[in-house]
Amino acid sequence: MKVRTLRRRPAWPALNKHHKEIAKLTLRHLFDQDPQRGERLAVEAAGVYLDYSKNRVTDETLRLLLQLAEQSGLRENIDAMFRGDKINVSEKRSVLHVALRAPRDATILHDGQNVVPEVHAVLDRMAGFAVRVRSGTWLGHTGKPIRNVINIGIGGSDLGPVMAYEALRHYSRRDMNFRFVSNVDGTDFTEAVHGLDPAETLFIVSSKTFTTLETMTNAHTARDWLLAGFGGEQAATARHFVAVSTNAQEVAKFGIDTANMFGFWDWVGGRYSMDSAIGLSTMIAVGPESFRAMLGGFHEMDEHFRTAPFARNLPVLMGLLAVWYNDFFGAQTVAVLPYEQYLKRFPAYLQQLTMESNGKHVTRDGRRVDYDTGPIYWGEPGTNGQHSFYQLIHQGTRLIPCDFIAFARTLNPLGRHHDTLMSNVFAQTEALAFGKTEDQVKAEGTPDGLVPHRLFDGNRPSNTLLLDQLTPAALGKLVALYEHSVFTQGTIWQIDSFDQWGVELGKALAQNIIPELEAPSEPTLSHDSSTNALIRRYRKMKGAG
Ligand code: G6Q
Repeated sequence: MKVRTLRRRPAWPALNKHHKEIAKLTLRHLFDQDPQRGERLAVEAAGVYLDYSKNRVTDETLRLLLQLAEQSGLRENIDAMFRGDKINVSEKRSVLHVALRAPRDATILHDGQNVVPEVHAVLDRMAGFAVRVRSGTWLGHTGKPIRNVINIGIGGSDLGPVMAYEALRHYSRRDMNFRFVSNVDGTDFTEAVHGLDPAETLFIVSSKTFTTLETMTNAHTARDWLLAGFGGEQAATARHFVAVSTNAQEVAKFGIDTANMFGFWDWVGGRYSMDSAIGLSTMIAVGPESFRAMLGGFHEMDEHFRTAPFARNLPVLMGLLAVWYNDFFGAQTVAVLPYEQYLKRFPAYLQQLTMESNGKHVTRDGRRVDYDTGPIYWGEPGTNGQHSFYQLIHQGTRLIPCDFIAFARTLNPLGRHHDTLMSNVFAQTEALAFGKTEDQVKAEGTPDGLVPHRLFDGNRPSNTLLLDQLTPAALGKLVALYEHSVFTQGTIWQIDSFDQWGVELGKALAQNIIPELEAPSEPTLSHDSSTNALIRRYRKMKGAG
Protein backbone atom coordinates (compact mmCIF):
# COMPACT_ATOMS: atom_id res chain seq x y z
CA MET A 1 0.00 0.00 0.00
CA LYS A 2 1.30 3.44 -0.92
CA VAL A 3 1.15 5.63 2.18
CA ARG A 4 0.71 9.34 1.53
CA THR A 5 2.50 11.98 3.57
CA LEU A 6 0.63 12.64 6.78
CA ARG A 7 -1.21 15.79 5.82
CA ARG A 8 -2.39 14.27 2.54
CA ARG A 9 -4.09 11.30 4.14
CA PRO A 10 -7.84 12.11 3.96
CA ALA A 11 -8.36 11.51 7.69
CA TRP A 12 -5.86 14.23 8.66
CA PRO A 13 -7.74 17.32 7.40
CA ALA A 14 -10.97 15.63 8.49
CA LEU A 15 -9.56 15.33 12.02
CA ASN A 16 -8.43 18.93 11.93
CA LYS A 17 -11.91 20.11 11.04
CA HIS A 18 -13.48 17.76 13.53
CA HIS A 19 -11.16 19.00 16.26
CA LYS A 20 -12.37 22.57 15.72
CA GLU A 21 -15.95 21.37 16.05
CA ILE A 22 -15.52 19.40 19.24
CA ALA A 23 -12.65 21.17 21.04
CA LYS A 24 -15.14 22.99 23.25
CA LEU A 25 -17.18 19.92 24.15
CA THR A 26 -16.76 18.93 27.75
CA LEU A 27 -16.47 15.49 29.25
CA ARG A 28 -19.34 16.49 31.52
CA HIS A 29 -21.51 17.01 28.45
CA LEU A 30 -20.31 13.83 26.72
CA PHE A 31 -21.07 11.73 29.79
CA ASP A 32 -24.47 13.39 30.29
CA GLN A 33 -25.40 12.61 26.70
CA ASP A 34 -24.49 8.96 26.93
CA PRO A 35 -25.07 7.26 30.27
CA GLN A 36 -23.33 4.13 28.96
CA ARG A 37 -20.17 5.94 27.90
CA GLY A 38 -18.06 4.65 30.79
CA GLU A 39 -18.71 1.07 29.77
CA ARG A 40 -18.90 1.59 26.04
CA LEU A 41 -15.53 3.27 25.65
CA ALA A 42 -13.60 0.54 27.40
CA VAL A 43 -11.86 -2.53 26.10
CA GLU A 44 -10.36 -5.55 27.79
CA ALA A 45 -7.74 -7.82 26.30
CA ALA A 46 -4.99 -10.06 27.62
CA GLY A 47 -6.24 -9.33 31.13
CA VAL A 48 -5.77 -5.57 30.76
CA TYR A 49 -8.84 -3.36 31.08
CA LEU A 50 -8.51 0.03 29.40
CA ASP A 51 -11.12 2.65 30.21
CA TYR A 52 -10.66 5.41 27.64
CA SER A 53 -14.04 7.02 28.14
CA LYS A 54 -12.57 10.02 29.99
CA ASN A 55 -10.93 11.24 26.80
CA ARG A 56 -12.08 14.21 24.76
CA VAL A 57 -13.36 12.08 21.93
CA THR A 58 -16.69 11.29 20.31
CA ASP A 59 -17.57 8.26 18.21
CA GLU A 60 -16.72 10.38 15.20
CA THR A 61 -13.26 11.16 16.60
CA LEU A 62 -12.58 7.48 17.06
CA ARG A 63 -13.88 6.68 13.59
CA LEU A 64 -11.54 9.26 12.06
CA LEU A 65 -8.55 8.19 14.14
CA LEU A 66 -9.09 4.59 13.09
CA GLN A 67 -9.27 5.74 9.49
CA LEU A 68 -6.00 7.57 10.00
CA ALA A 69 -4.44 4.33 11.26
CA GLU A 70 -5.61 2.49 8.13
CA GLN A 71 -4.47 5.27 5.82
CA SER A 72 -1.09 5.30 7.56
CA GLY A 73 -0.50 1.68 6.65
CA LEU A 74 -0.52 0.53 10.28
CA ARG A 75 -1.76 -2.94 9.39
CA GLU A 76 0.98 -3.36 6.77
CA ASN A 77 3.63 -2.00 9.13
CA ILE A 78 2.63 -4.41 11.92
CA ASP A 79 2.86 -7.29 9.46
CA ALA A 80 6.21 -6.00 8.22
CA MET A 81 7.64 -5.91 11.77
CA PHE A 82 6.46 -9.44 12.61
CA ARG A 83 7.72 -10.65 9.23
CA GLY A 84 11.24 -9.39 9.98
CA ASP A 85 11.32 -6.69 7.29
CA LYS A 86 14.07 -4.12 7.80
CA ILE A 87 11.72 -1.44 9.10
CA ASN A 88 14.56 0.28 10.98
CA VAL A 89 15.49 1.93 7.71
CA SER A 90 18.26 4.26 8.83
CA GLU A 91 20.21 1.36 10.36
CA LYS A 92 18.95 -1.19 7.82
CA ARG A 93 17.83 -3.54 10.57
CA SER A 94 14.90 -5.76 11.32
CA VAL A 95 12.94 -4.99 14.47
CA LEU A 96 12.17 -8.30 16.06
CA HIS A 97 11.84 -7.86 19.82
CA VAL A 98 8.60 -9.79 19.41
CA ALA A 99 10.76 -12.85 18.64
CA LEU A 100 12.33 -12.61 22.11
CA ARG A 101 9.06 -13.76 23.64
CA ALA A 102 7.77 -16.05 20.94
CA PRO A 103 6.94 -19.58 22.12
CA ARG A 104 9.45 -22.32 21.37
CA ASP A 105 7.49 -23.72 18.43
CA ALA A 106 6.94 -20.38 16.68
CA THR A 107 8.68 -19.40 13.45
CA ILE A 108 9.94 -15.87 12.96
CA LEU A 109 12.28 -15.30 10.07
CA HIS A 110 15.24 -12.99 9.88
CA ASP A 111 17.03 -13.04 6.54
CA GLY A 112 15.27 -16.31 5.80
CA GLN A 113 16.36 -17.98 9.04
CA ASN A 114 14.07 -18.88 11.93
CA VAL A 115 15.43 -17.00 14.96
CA VAL A 116 13.17 -18.59 17.57
CA PRO A 117 15.44 -21.62 18.26
CA GLU A 118 18.42 -19.28 18.88
CA VAL A 119 16.30 -17.16 21.23
CA HIS A 120 15.33 -20.22 23.25
CA ALA A 121 18.87 -21.57 23.24
CA VAL A 122 20.02 -18.35 24.93
CA LEU A 123 17.08 -18.40 27.34
CA ASP A 124 17.96 -21.97 28.28
CA ARG A 125 21.61 -21.05 28.90
CA MET A 126 20.51 -18.05 30.97
CA ALA A 127 18.20 -20.32 32.96
CA GLY A 128 20.99 -22.82 33.58
CA PHE A 129 23.27 -20.05 34.83
CA ALA A 130 20.55 -18.35 36.90
CA VAL A 131 19.74 -21.63 38.63
CA ARG A 132 23.41 -22.21 39.47
CA VAL A 133 23.77 -18.74 40.95
CA ARG A 134 20.49 -18.96 42.86
CA SER A 135 21.21 -22.42 44.23
CA GLY A 136 24.69 -21.46 45.35
CA THR A 137 26.44 -23.93 43.04
CA TRP A 138 28.10 -21.20 40.98
CA LEU A 139 30.93 -20.37 43.34
CA GLY A 140 33.15 -17.34 43.55
CA HIS A 141 36.94 -17.54 43.32
CA THR A 142 37.35 -18.52 46.96
CA GLY A 143 34.49 -21.00 46.94
CA LYS A 144 31.81 -18.74 48.39
CA PRO A 145 28.35 -18.63 46.79
CA ILE A 146 27.25 -15.40 45.09
CA ARG A 147 25.14 -13.12 47.25
CA ASN A 148 25.46 -9.88 45.31
CA VAL A 149 24.64 -9.34 41.65
CA ILE A 150 25.59 -6.04 40.04
CA ASN A 151 24.44 -5.18 36.54
CA ILE A 152 26.72 -2.70 34.78
CA GLY A 153 25.08 -1.11 31.76
CA ILE A 154 23.44 2.12 30.66
CA GLY A 155 20.37 3.24 28.69
CA GLY A 156 18.66 0.22 27.22
CA SER A 157 21.12 -2.03 29.02
CA ASP A 158 20.18 -0.58 32.42
CA LEU A 159 16.71 0.96 32.56
CA GLY A 160 14.86 -2.26 31.73
CA PRO A 161 16.78 -4.38 34.25
CA VAL A 162 16.39 -1.75 37.00
CA MET A 163 12.70 -1.26 36.31
CA ALA A 164 11.99 -5.00 36.11
CA TYR A 165 13.91 -5.72 39.31
CA GLU A 166 11.98 -3.07 41.20
CA ALA A 167 8.68 -4.13 39.62
CA LEU A 168 9.19 -7.80 40.47
CA ARG A 169 10.95 -7.36 43.79
CA HIS A 170 8.09 -9.20 45.48
CA TYR A 171 9.08 -12.33 43.53
CA SER A 172 12.82 -11.87 43.98
CA ARG A 173 15.37 -13.65 46.12
CA ARG A 174 15.39 -11.65 49.32
CA ASP A 175 18.64 -13.15 50.55
CA MET A 176 20.55 -11.71 47.61
CA ASN A 177 21.43 -8.11 46.78
CA PHE A 178 20.75 -6.73 43.31
CA ARG A 179 22.35 -3.44 42.39
CA PHE A 180 22.74 -1.48 39.19
CA VAL A 181 25.55 0.76 38.02
CA SER A 182 25.01 2.98 35.00
CA ASN A 183 26.35 6.49 35.49
CA VAL A 184 29.99 7.21 34.71
CA ASP A 185 29.89 9.37 37.85
CA GLY A 186 32.12 7.34 40.17
CA THR A 187 29.59 7.78 42.95
CA ASP A 188 27.29 5.31 41.26
CA PHE A 189 29.87 2.52 41.39
CA THR A 190 31.17 3.44 44.83
CA GLU A 191 27.72 3.33 46.38
CA ALA A 192 26.74 0.15 44.55
CA VAL A 193 29.61 -1.86 45.99
CA HIS A 194 29.49 -0.24 49.40
CA GLY A 195 29.71 -2.88 52.08
CA LEU A 196 29.96 -5.79 49.63
CA ASP A 197 32.46 -8.61 49.76
CA PRO A 198 34.13 -9.14 46.35
CA ALA A 199 34.26 -12.87 47.03
CA GLU A 200 30.44 -12.99 46.97
CA THR A 201 29.88 -10.53 44.14
CA LEU A 202 29.03 -11.19 40.50
CA PHE A 203 29.21 -8.46 37.87
CA ILE A 204 27.06 -8.71 34.77
CA VAL A 205 28.53 -6.39 32.17
CA SER A 206 25.58 -5.64 29.88
CA SER A 207 26.35 -3.84 26.67
CA LYS A 208 25.10 -4.58 23.20
CA THR A 209 28.18 -3.02 21.60
CA PHE A 210 30.62 -3.53 24.51
CA THR A 211 32.19 -0.21 23.60
CA THR A 212 29.96 2.23 25.49
CA LEU A 213 32.14 4.68 27.41
CA GLU A 214 30.21 4.64 30.67
CA THR A 215 29.79 0.90 30.81
CA MET A 216 33.37 0.10 29.90
CA THR A 217 34.67 2.65 32.42
CA ASN A 218 32.53 1.10 35.15
CA ALA A 219 33.50 -2.44 34.07
CA HIS A 220 37.20 -1.63 34.35
CA THR A 221 36.66 -0.02 37.74
CA ALA A 222 34.73 -3.12 38.82
CA ARG A 223 37.60 -5.32 37.76
CA ASP A 224 40.09 -3.18 39.71
CA TRP A 225 37.82 -3.30 42.78
CA LEU A 226 37.53 -7.04 42.52
CA LEU A 227 41.23 -7.62 41.98
CA ALA A 228 42.05 -5.37 44.92
CA GLY A 229 39.93 -7.72 47.02
CA PHE A 230 41.90 -10.72 45.78
CA GLY A 231 45.40 -9.27 46.09
CA GLY A 232 45.64 -8.65 42.35
CA GLU A 233 45.18 -12.29 41.41
CA GLN A 234 44.04 -12.01 37.74
CA ALA A 235 42.40 -15.45 37.64
CA ALA A 236 39.85 -14.25 40.19
CA THR A 237 37.80 -12.40 37.58
CA ALA A 238 36.67 -15.60 35.82
CA ARG A 239 34.04 -16.51 38.43
CA HIS A 240 32.93 -12.93 39.06
CA PHE A 241 32.31 -11.48 35.60
CA VAL A 242 29.84 -12.49 32.92
CA ALA A 243 28.86 -10.49 29.86
CA VAL A 244 25.68 -9.82 27.93
CA SER A 245 26.50 -8.55 24.48
CA THR A 246 26.33 -8.98 20.71
CA ASN A 247 30.09 -8.34 20.44
CA ALA A 248 32.03 -11.50 21.34
CA GLN A 249 35.30 -10.00 20.17
CA GLU A 250 35.19 -7.06 22.58
CA VAL A 251 33.98 -9.31 25.40
CA ALA A 252 37.02 -11.53 24.94
CA LYS A 253 39.28 -8.48 24.71
CA PHE A 254 38.00 -7.29 28.08
CA GLY A 255 38.98 -10.66 29.51
CA ILE A 256 35.63 -12.37 29.95
CA ASP A 257 35.55 -15.94 28.70
CA THR A 258 32.94 -16.04 25.92
CA ALA A 259 31.66 -19.25 27.51
CA ASN A 260 30.28 -16.84 30.12
CA MET A 261 28.74 -14.52 27.57
CA PHE A 262 25.04 -14.40 26.79
CA GLY A 263 24.27 -13.12 23.34
CA PHE A 264 21.55 -11.27 21.56
CA TRP A 265 21.18 -9.83 18.10
CA ASP A 266 21.34 -6.62 16.13
CA TRP A 267 17.59 -6.87 15.51
CA VAL A 268 16.97 -6.11 19.20
CA GLY A 269 17.13 -2.38 19.95
CA GLY A 270 18.60 -1.40 23.34
CA ARG A 271 15.33 0.00 24.66
CA TYR A 272 13.50 -3.13 23.49
CA SER A 273 15.92 -5.55 25.11
CA MET A 274 14.82 -6.11 28.73
CA ASP A 275 13.35 -9.47 27.70
CA SER A 276 16.57 -10.60 25.97
CA ALA A 277 19.77 -11.70 27.74
CA ILE A 278 19.91 -8.09 28.99
CA GLY A 279 17.33 -9.39 31.48
CA LEU A 280 19.85 -11.80 33.04
CA SER A 281 19.85 -9.91 36.35
CA THR A 282 16.04 -10.06 36.32
CA MET A 283 16.16 -13.80 35.75
CA ILE A 284 18.62 -14.35 38.58
CA ALA A 285 16.43 -12.22 40.84
CA VAL A 286 13.09 -13.85 40.11
CA GLY A 287 14.09 -17.23 38.68
CA PRO A 288 13.64 -18.68 35.20
CA GLU A 289 10.01 -19.65 35.75
CA SER A 290 8.90 -16.13 36.60
CA PHE A 291 11.03 -14.74 33.77
CA ARG A 292 9.28 -17.06 31.33
CA ALA A 293 5.93 -16.02 32.76
CA MET A 294 6.90 -12.43 32.02
CA LEU A 295 7.74 -13.40 28.43
CA GLY A 296 4.35 -15.09 28.24
CA GLY A 297 2.70 -11.81 29.18
CA PHE A 298 4.67 -9.94 26.53
CA HIS A 299 3.64 -12.53 23.94
CA GLU A 300 -0.02 -12.35 24.84
CA MET A 301 -0.01 -8.61 24.22
CA ASP A 302 1.99 -9.08 20.99
CA GLU A 303 -0.66 -11.45 19.70
CA HIS A 304 -3.42 -9.09 20.69
CA PHE A 305 -1.68 -6.24 18.87
CA ARG A 306 -1.05 -8.36 15.78
CA THR A 307 -4.54 -9.81 15.46
CA ALA A 308 -7.19 -7.65 17.16
CA PRO A 309 -9.26 -5.26 15.05
CA PHE A 310 -7.97 -1.75 15.56
CA ALA A 311 -11.21 -0.57 17.19
CA ARG A 312 -10.61 -3.04 20.03
CA ASN A 313 -6.83 -3.04 20.00
CA LEU A 314 -5.37 -1.60 23.20
CA PRO A 315 -1.99 -0.40 21.92
CA VAL A 316 -3.59 1.00 18.77
CA LEU A 317 -6.21 2.92 20.74
CA MET A 318 -3.64 4.27 23.19
CA GLY A 319 -1.33 5.25 20.35
CA LEU A 320 -4.11 7.02 18.46
CA LEU A 321 -5.21 8.93 21.54
CA ALA A 322 -1.62 10.06 22.08
CA VAL A 323 -1.52 11.33 18.48
CA TRP A 324 -4.90 13.07 18.97
CA TYR A 325 -3.68 15.15 21.91
CA ASN A 326 -0.19 15.69 20.54
CA ASP A 327 -1.11 16.87 17.07
CA PHE A 328 -4.58 18.37 17.41
CA PHE A 329 -4.72 19.72 20.97
CA GLY A 330 -1.04 20.65 21.00
CA ALA A 331 -0.45 18.76 24.25
CA GLN A 332 3.27 18.47 24.78
CA THR A 333 3.44 15.81 27.44
CA VAL A 334 1.82 12.64 28.73
CA ALA A 335 1.91 11.78 32.43
CA VAL A 336 2.19 8.12 33.41
CA LEU A 337 0.94 7.56 36.93
CA PRO A 338 1.26 4.05 38.32
CA TYR A 339 -0.68 3.45 41.53
CA GLU A 340 1.70 0.65 42.44
CA GLN A 341 4.82 1.32 44.42
CA TYR A 342 6.70 -1.52 42.71
CA LEU A 343 6.34 0.37 39.41
CA LYS A 344 8.29 3.35 40.72
CA ARG A 345 10.84 3.12 37.90
CA PHE A 346 8.26 2.46 35.20
CA PRO A 347 7.91 6.12 34.14
CA ALA A 348 11.72 6.40 33.80
CA TYR A 349 11.77 3.25 31.73
CA LEU A 350 8.95 4.57 29.55
CA GLN A 351 10.77 7.84 29.04
CA GLN A 352 13.46 6.04 27.10
CA LEU A 353 11.06 3.75 25.29
CA THR A 354 8.82 6.56 24.12
CA MET A 355 11.18 9.50 23.68
CA GLU A 356 14.18 7.72 22.21
CA SER A 357 11.81 5.99 19.81
CA ASN A 358 9.63 8.86 18.70
CA GLY A 359 11.73 11.96 19.36
CA LYS A 360 12.48 12.34 15.65
CA HIS A 361 12.31 15.29 13.26
CA VAL A 362 12.47 13.56 9.89
CA THR A 363 10.35 10.92 8.21
CA ARG A 364 11.72 7.52 7.33
CA ASP A 365 12.70 8.80 3.91
CA GLY A 366 14.49 11.78 5.38
CA ARG A 367 11.98 14.61 4.90
CA ARG A 368 11.64 17.10 7.74
CA VAL A 369 8.25 16.67 9.41
CA ASP A 370 5.81 19.60 9.53
CA TYR A 371 3.86 18.26 12.49
CA ASP A 372 4.75 17.37 16.05
CA THR A 373 6.10 13.91 16.81
CA GLY A 374 6.79 12.23 20.16
CA PRO A 375 5.45 13.93 23.28
CA ILE A 376 7.39 14.11 26.53
CA TYR A 377 6.53 11.26 28.89
CA TRP A 378 6.99 11.69 32.59
CA GLY A 379 5.47 10.61 35.87
CA GLU A 380 5.77 9.30 39.38
CA PRO A 381 3.84 6.74 41.34
CA GLY A 382 0.57 7.80 42.94
CA THR A 383 -0.31 8.91 45.49
CA ASN A 384 3.00 10.76 45.92
CA GLY A 385 2.49 12.82 42.76
CA GLN A 386 -0.85 14.03 44.09
CA HIS A 387 0.96 15.98 46.77
CA SER A 388 3.24 17.71 44.30
CA PHE A 389 2.77 18.15 40.56
CA TYR A 390 -0.91 17.14 40.23
CA GLN A 391 -1.72 20.74 41.12
CA LEU A 392 -0.59 21.74 37.64
CA ILE A 393 -2.52 18.91 35.99
CA HIS A 394 -5.71 19.96 37.77
CA GLN A 395 -5.51 23.74 37.67
CA GLY A 396 -2.58 24.74 35.45
CA THR A 397 -2.90 26.20 31.98
CA ARG A 398 -1.61 23.16 30.09
CA LEU A 399 -3.42 20.12 28.88
CA ILE A 400 -1.75 16.98 30.20
CA PRO A 401 -3.29 13.68 29.20
CA CYS A 402 -2.65 11.09 31.92
CA ASP A 403 -2.36 7.31 32.03
CA PHE A 404 -3.42 5.92 35.40
CA ILE A 405 -2.22 2.36 36.02
CA ALA A 406 -3.74 0.33 38.84
CA PHE A 407 -4.14 -3.22 40.09
CA ALA A 408 -7.22 -4.72 41.71
CA ARG A 409 -5.21 -6.84 44.13
CA THR A 410 -2.18 -5.69 46.02
CA LEU A 411 0.82 -7.89 46.70
CA ASN A 412 0.99 -6.45 50.19
CA PRO A 413 -2.46 -6.46 51.80
CA LEU A 414 -2.28 -4.19 54.79
CA GLY A 415 -5.46 -3.02 56.48
CA ARG A 416 -7.25 -0.40 54.42
CA HIS A 417 -4.18 0.63 52.40
CA HIS A 418 -5.24 -0.78 49.07
CA ASP A 419 -8.80 0.54 49.10
CA THR A 420 -7.41 3.92 50.10
CA LEU A 421 -4.91 3.79 47.24
CA MET A 422 -7.56 2.77 44.71
CA SER A 423 -10.01 5.39 45.94
CA ASN A 424 -7.39 7.94 44.93
CA VAL A 425 -7.15 6.53 41.40
CA PHE A 426 -10.88 6.81 40.88
CA ALA A 427 -11.16 10.18 42.61
CA GLN A 428 -8.34 11.71 40.59
CA THR A 429 -9.62 10.62 37.19
CA GLU A 430 -13.10 11.77 38.17
CA ALA A 431 -11.90 15.15 39.38
CA LEU A 432 -9.74 15.66 36.28
CA ALA A 433 -12.62 14.86 33.96
CA PHE A 434 -15.47 16.65 35.67
CA GLY A 435 -13.81 19.28 37.83
CA LYS A 436 -15.80 21.35 40.28
CA THR A 437 -18.21 24.01 39.08
CA GLU A 438 -18.73 27.44 40.57
CA ASP A 439 -22.07 26.32 41.99
CA GLN A 440 -20.48 23.36 43.68
CA VAL A 441 -17.71 25.49 45.16
CA LYS A 442 -20.21 28.07 46.42
CA ALA A 443 -22.46 25.38 47.85
CA GLU A 444 -19.55 24.35 50.05
CA GLY A 445 -19.78 27.77 51.69
CA THR A 446 -16.61 29.09 50.06
CA PRO A 447 -16.16 32.87 50.54
CA ASP A 448 -16.66 34.71 47.22
CA GLY A 449 -13.03 35.82 46.94
CA LEU A 450 -11.84 32.25 47.11
CA VAL A 451 -14.27 30.80 44.59
CA PRO A 452 -12.03 31.27 41.52
CA HIS A 453 -9.13 29.62 43.36
CA ARG A 454 -11.16 26.61 44.25
CA LEU A 455 -12.69 26.09 40.83
CA PHE A 456 -11.69 23.09 38.75
CA ASP A 457 -12.46 23.36 35.04
CA GLY A 458 -12.26 19.62 34.53
CA ASN A 459 -12.20 18.33 30.95
CA ARG A 460 -8.72 16.96 31.57
CA PRO A 461 -8.36 13.63 29.84
CA SER A 462 -7.09 10.34 31.19
CA ASN A 463 -6.86 6.64 30.45
CA THR A 464 -7.25 4.14 33.25
CA LEU A 465 -5.49 0.80 32.93
CA LEU A 466 -6.77 -1.73 35.42
CA LEU A 467 -5.10 -5.12 35.85
CA ASP A 468 -5.61 -7.89 38.35
CA GLN A 469 -2.26 -8.02 40.13
CA LEU A 470 1.34 -7.09 39.42
CA THR A 471 2.63 -10.50 38.33
CA PRO A 472 5.60 -11.10 36.01
CA ALA A 473 3.11 -11.74 33.20
CA ALA A 474 1.28 -8.48 33.94
CA LEU A 475 4.56 -6.58 33.73
CA GLY A 476 5.27 -8.15 30.32
CA LYS A 477 1.82 -7.13 29.11
CA LEU A 478 2.22 -3.56 30.28
CA VAL A 479 5.62 -3.10 28.66
CA ALA A 480 4.44 -4.66 25.38
CA LEU A 481 1.36 -2.44 25.48
CA TYR A 482 3.51 0.68 25.56
CA GLU A 483 6.00 -0.70 23.01
CA HIS A 484 3.20 -1.20 20.53
CA SER A 485 1.54 2.11 21.35
CA VAL A 486 4.89 3.75 20.52
CA PHE A 487 4.96 1.72 17.28
CA THR A 488 1.46 2.91 16.40
CA GLN A 489 2.41 6.55 16.97
CA GLY A 490 5.67 6.22 15.00
CA THR A 491 3.83 4.62 12.09
CA ILE A 492 1.36 7.50 11.91
CA TRP A 493 4.16 10.06 12.04
CA GLN A 494 6.05 7.99 9.46
CA ILE A 495 9.26 8.09 11.47
CA ASP A 496 11.89 5.48 12.26
CA SER A 497 11.06 4.60 15.87
CA PHE A 498 14.03 2.25 16.10
CA ASP A 499 17.15 4.34 15.51
CA GLN A 500 18.73 6.81 18.00
CA TRP A 501 21.16 9.10 16.23
CA GLY A 502 20.75 11.69 18.96
CA VAL A 503 22.21 9.22 21.47
CA GLU A 504 25.06 8.31 19.13
CA LEU A 505 26.09 11.99 18.99
CA GLY A 506 26.56 12.14 22.75
CA LYS A 507 28.63 8.95 22.66
CA ALA A 508 31.10 10.57 20.23
CA LEU A 509 31.33 14.12 21.59
CA ALA A 510 32.67 13.49 25.07
CA GLN A 511 35.49 11.38 23.63
CA ASN A 512 37.02 14.51 22.07
CA ILE A 513 37.00 16.50 25.30
CA ILE A 514 38.47 13.93 27.71
CA PRO A 515 42.07 14.45 26.49
CA GLU A 516 41.64 18.21 26.85
CA LEU A 517 40.66 17.78 30.50
CA GLU A 518 43.50 15.41 31.22
CA ALA A 519 46.31 17.11 29.26
CA PRO A 520 49.26 17.89 31.58
CA SER A 521 49.74 21.35 30.08
CA GLU A 522 47.18 23.90 28.86
CA PRO A 523 45.72 22.42 25.67
CA THR A 524 44.82 24.48 22.59
CA LEU A 525 41.05 24.62 22.61
CA SER A 526 38.96 25.22 19.53
CA HIS A 527 35.40 25.02 20.82
CA ASP A 528 33.08 27.99 21.15
CA SER A 529 34.07 30.61 23.75
CA SER A 530 31.68 29.25 26.38
CA THR A 531 32.91 25.65 26.13
CA ASN A 532 36.54 26.81 26.06
CA ALA A 533 36.04 28.93 29.18
CA LEU A 534 34.28 26.14 31.04
CA ILE A 535 37.04 23.67 30.22
CA ARG A 536 39.72 26.15 31.34
CA ARG A 537 37.87 26.90 34.55
CA TYR A 538 37.39 23.23 35.30
CA ARG A 539 41.09 22.55 34.74
CA LYS A 540 41.96 25.42 37.08
CA MET A 541 39.49 24.30 39.74
CA LYS A 542 40.85 20.78 39.77
CA GLY A 543 44.40 22.11 39.89
CA ALA A 544 45.53 20.90 36.47
CA GLY A 545 48.74 22.37 35.02
C1 G6Q B 1 18.76 2.17 23.25
C2 G6Q B 1 19.92 3.00 22.96
C3 G6Q B 1 20.85 3.22 24.13
C4 G6Q B 1 21.74 2.03 24.45
C5 G6Q B 1 22.84 2.47 25.39
C6 G6Q B 1 23.76 1.34 25.78
O1 G6Q B 1 17.90 1.90 22.45
O2 G6Q B 1 20.56 2.50 21.86
O3 G6Q B 1 20.17 3.59 25.30
O4 G6Q B 1 20.99 0.99 25.00
O5 G6Q B 1 23.55 3.51 24.79
O6 G6Q B 1 24.35 0.76 24.67
P1 G6Q B 1 25.15 -0.58 24.80
O7 G6Q B 1 24.20 -1.65 25.21
O8 G6Q B 1 25.73 -0.85 23.44
O9 G6Q B 1 26.21 -0.36 25.85
